[in-house]
Amino acid sequence: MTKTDSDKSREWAAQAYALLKKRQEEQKLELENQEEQKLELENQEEQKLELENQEEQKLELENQEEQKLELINNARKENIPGPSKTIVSTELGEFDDNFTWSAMVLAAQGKKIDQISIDEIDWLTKLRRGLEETRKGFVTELLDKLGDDPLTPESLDDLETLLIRADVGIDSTDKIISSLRKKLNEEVVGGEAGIKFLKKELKKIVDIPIKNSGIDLLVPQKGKLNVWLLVGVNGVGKTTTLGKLAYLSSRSNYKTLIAAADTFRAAAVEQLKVWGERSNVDVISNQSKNADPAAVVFDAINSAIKRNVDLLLVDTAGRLQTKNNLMDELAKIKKIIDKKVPDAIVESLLVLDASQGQNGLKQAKSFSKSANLSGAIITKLDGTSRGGVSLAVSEEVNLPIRFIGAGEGIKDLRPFNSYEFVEALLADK
Ligand SMILES: Nc1nc2c(ncn2[C@@H]2O[C@H](COP(=O)(O)OP(=O)(O)OP(=O)(O)O)[C@@H](O)[C@H]2O)c(=O)[nH]1
Ligand SMILES: [Mg+2]
Repeated sequence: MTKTDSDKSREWAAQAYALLKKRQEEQKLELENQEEQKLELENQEEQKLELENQEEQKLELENQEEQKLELINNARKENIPGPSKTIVSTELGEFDDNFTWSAMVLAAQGKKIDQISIDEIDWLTKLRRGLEETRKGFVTELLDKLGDDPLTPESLDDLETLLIRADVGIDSTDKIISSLRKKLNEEVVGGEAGIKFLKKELKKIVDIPIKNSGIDLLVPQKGKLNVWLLVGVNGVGKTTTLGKLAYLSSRSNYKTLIAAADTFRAAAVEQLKVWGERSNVDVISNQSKNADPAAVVFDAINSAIKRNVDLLLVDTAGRLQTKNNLMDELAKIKKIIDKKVPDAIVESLLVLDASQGQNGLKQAKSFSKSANLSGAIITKLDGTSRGGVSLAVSEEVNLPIRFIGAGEGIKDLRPFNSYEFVEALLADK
């Protein structure tokens, strides 16, 4: 990047920051106004009570009653929410390097200054920070090695080692190195151009399964019942991910319902109920001991049909109480869905913990053999040095990555965006 480019970027980001700051202040003012209106309503209520005690002011009281009703109706029409519910918004942080980087990633995707939100900035900042360990593992070292010198066959050998160390996987690494080698044979490739080319190659790898699936962005189809099963071994983050998905879905105005089909862990239902409450989504469960997961799904489908639900999220167990195979149990759940709602859109999403690296990849391979998976969700990308495993999942298991999680908070999950992921993975120091 030339100096002028970087100056322009900073200027653009500064403008975006000023706009977001202004918007945040306006929202705060609006909230204060709403609070005042509420107080006024409460005052009116008090006045009304006082008036009730004064017989002689009866007529006046009736008038006030009418006025009050009118005010309440107006407030309802304008849908003035209580302040406690509205303050879930994310606070704008400092205007720092993270902000500038995040704003630039959004701008590069064609977003206009007035189209970016604090949530998006916040997410990208988290993603970049989360991938820092993975990045340190290879990019930083690579950049240090490369400097501004052109790439050499030796630097490709270094890159190969670094990619494998970051759990990118043998197949993906081979692919990347051979295309770089080919490029090197044709022309001189400088350090910066090398990184640019590397980004393109990495993006290609994660994009292939997404393109093959024919669906760029996984969202519930309107007018149908969508059933998303979250599967995976224990502790990878299925329940947490489901909670975050429930929030995303209900916030995007899809009628959402949760099925607590992990009947193994006693606390699983409670854990889900907490997440359900946070996003105002009901949880269908069966509290009896050793309840059959398929029976819970059966009940949940009945409720979903009755309530005209768009998205039913199904939490499944990572371990079973019986010797039954996890895959058999999942097959039973699927059978119930197919029988009861044959036209439902079913997604079987494998949840993978990025910090498990190659182990996660092994799980993905064995699940994909027997569980008929349609996508993957990578969790715990915050603070792991093994974020590269996302590439191996795409390349070696051919699963489209649908969402990624980088934290334990309700907003710490986003639809997967290959551009943002690769930029965060290879961001400069
Ligand atoms: N740092 C971090 N922690 C996460 C993330 N997702 C989940 N966790 C944590 O991982 C732990 C396990 O998460 P759960 O959602 O209970 O995992 P699970 O797959 O449902 O586990 P089982 O039901 O026992 O199979 C919890 O402590 C979560 O808070 C993430 O993206 N980042
Ligand atoms: Mg769970």
